[in-house]
Amino acid sequence: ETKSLPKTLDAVIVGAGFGGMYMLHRLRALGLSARILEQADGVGGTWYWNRYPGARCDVESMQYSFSFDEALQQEWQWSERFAAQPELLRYANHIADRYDLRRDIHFETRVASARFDEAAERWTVTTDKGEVVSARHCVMATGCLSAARLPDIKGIAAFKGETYHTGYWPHGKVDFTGKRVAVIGTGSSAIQAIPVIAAEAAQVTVFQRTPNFSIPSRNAPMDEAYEQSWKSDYAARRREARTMRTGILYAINPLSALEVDEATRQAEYERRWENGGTAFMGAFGDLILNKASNDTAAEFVRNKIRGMVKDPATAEALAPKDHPIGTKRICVDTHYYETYNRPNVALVNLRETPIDTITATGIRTSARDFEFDVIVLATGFDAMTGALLKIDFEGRGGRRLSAEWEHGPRSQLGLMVAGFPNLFMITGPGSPSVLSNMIVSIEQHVDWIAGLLGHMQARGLACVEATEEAQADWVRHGMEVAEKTLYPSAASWYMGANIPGKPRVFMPYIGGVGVYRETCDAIAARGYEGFRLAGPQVQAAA
Ligand code: NA7
Repeated sequence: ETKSLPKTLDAVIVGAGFGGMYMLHRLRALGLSARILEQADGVGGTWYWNRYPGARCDVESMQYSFSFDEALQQEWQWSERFAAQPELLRYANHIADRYDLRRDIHFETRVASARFDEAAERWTVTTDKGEVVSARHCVMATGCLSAARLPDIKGIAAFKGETYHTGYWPHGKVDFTGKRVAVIGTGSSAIQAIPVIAAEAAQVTVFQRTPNFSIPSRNAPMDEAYEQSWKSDYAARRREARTMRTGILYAINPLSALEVDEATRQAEYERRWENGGTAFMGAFGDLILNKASNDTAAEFVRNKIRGMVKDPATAEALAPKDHPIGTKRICVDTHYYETYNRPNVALVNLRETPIDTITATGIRTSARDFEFDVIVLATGFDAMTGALLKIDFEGRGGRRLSAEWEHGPRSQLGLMVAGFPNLFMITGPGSPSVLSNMIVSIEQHVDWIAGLLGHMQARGLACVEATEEAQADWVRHGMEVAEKTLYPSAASWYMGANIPGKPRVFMPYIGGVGVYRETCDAIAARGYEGFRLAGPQVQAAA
């Protein structure tokens, strides 16, 4: 990578995942000069890093894709109902090529700091290589689950075998043949990886602290008739998906789980279980609102686990009991629970026998020593704020983003932060982001930001900033909506609970993708209410 970074730009975009790439495409259409700075050596973001075996999207392919270009969505063909990581990475590369984005992407370039120069009303962005660029606007497309988290387990550096984190997986294939493998963690990543690793390795030992609920994906090769049904009606279906709570088009039963009889309730769960995927949570309208309703769904899944896993003690350990179903991100799997029936797979319940230390040769729990060739850390991410706070942001009057967010992220709409003019976040905390189909949310944010920048361009405005009042209202509203749900009752990464010392605040906006879009559009229609727009002071003074 020898391309040199221009000294001045209209916009710097950080991250070459789906968000950053679409942002670049839209900024070009406005005639703005923009570059993407990307720390990896390729595009794809999440799908670049998460190459662990079994990595797969839990939103159906026909919906987890861009809708902004009719020709693109008609021409691209997905091979499976739920796309696996290699295919998603191919799609990301296709986007980069199709829209000729690479010439404006600087790979292997990490942004270290960004400081707002109040006199110039511009951001000074500094990279890890010491390059400096002055940009009118900064768009953070840094992802919600991109700051991988290594667990604070004693002795982790002492292990002499191979160690991998799922979110930082090496590019070549990792060969598990004949190896003794430990997997630490049982979140979505582990649940996808374990069955694939178990099919190859000599033995797999899973170290579980907290079990999660998982629904079978029923993944299959793409059905041609199904694909055609989407493609012949794509525009209308996409429009409808954008109005849904999650930005995913599936039938949500409006009834309460408690207003139907037991047989009807079980039949509805059974039907959704057979159909597979996260649409299970649409079985009844109040599953995330009412604990008694939720209990019926949770018990249904626990009973499925008890039915699938032969060893009763293992089944019971795998059955989640400490959080309502769906309040931690629900997992979607391919033969996860059945994998525990294999003779080469064992579960260690860390609630009974916690890890004492990692040793040179393996893992020591309070009960015994285990020897391993490989340790897979499926221990998650510093979600939503992690990647943003790795960058040292200095806004107006020396305000530091890390200090502003000391008690949890505060933003206007998850798009901007008061005190940080011309700094935008794509799927930032305070927006539906991780509670939604990320591509739907990405397109909405990018379109909204492009709309605002176009508005400013037409009026010769140089500076936009969220007002403190609007931000305070949005933060309050976000908390109020969250408190009406069961979500805050779970010690989830949505709540920052997986990172010691991280403030316990429900970070994404749970009001729903459709409602959120209407709110953003109404704000724009009212001349960007809650944002202060100003002309270029620099030119005015000159
Ligand atoms: P998650 O969902 O955060 O899962 C991380 C797992 O790692 C979870 O089971 C944790 O248990 C476990 N963990 C973390 N630290 C430790 C230590 N120190 N000891 C034992 N176990 C530990 O991350 P994923 O990557 O699976 O999924 C993230 C999202 O990516 C997912 O929701 C999808 O949206 C895609 P804990 O629950 O903390 O007891």
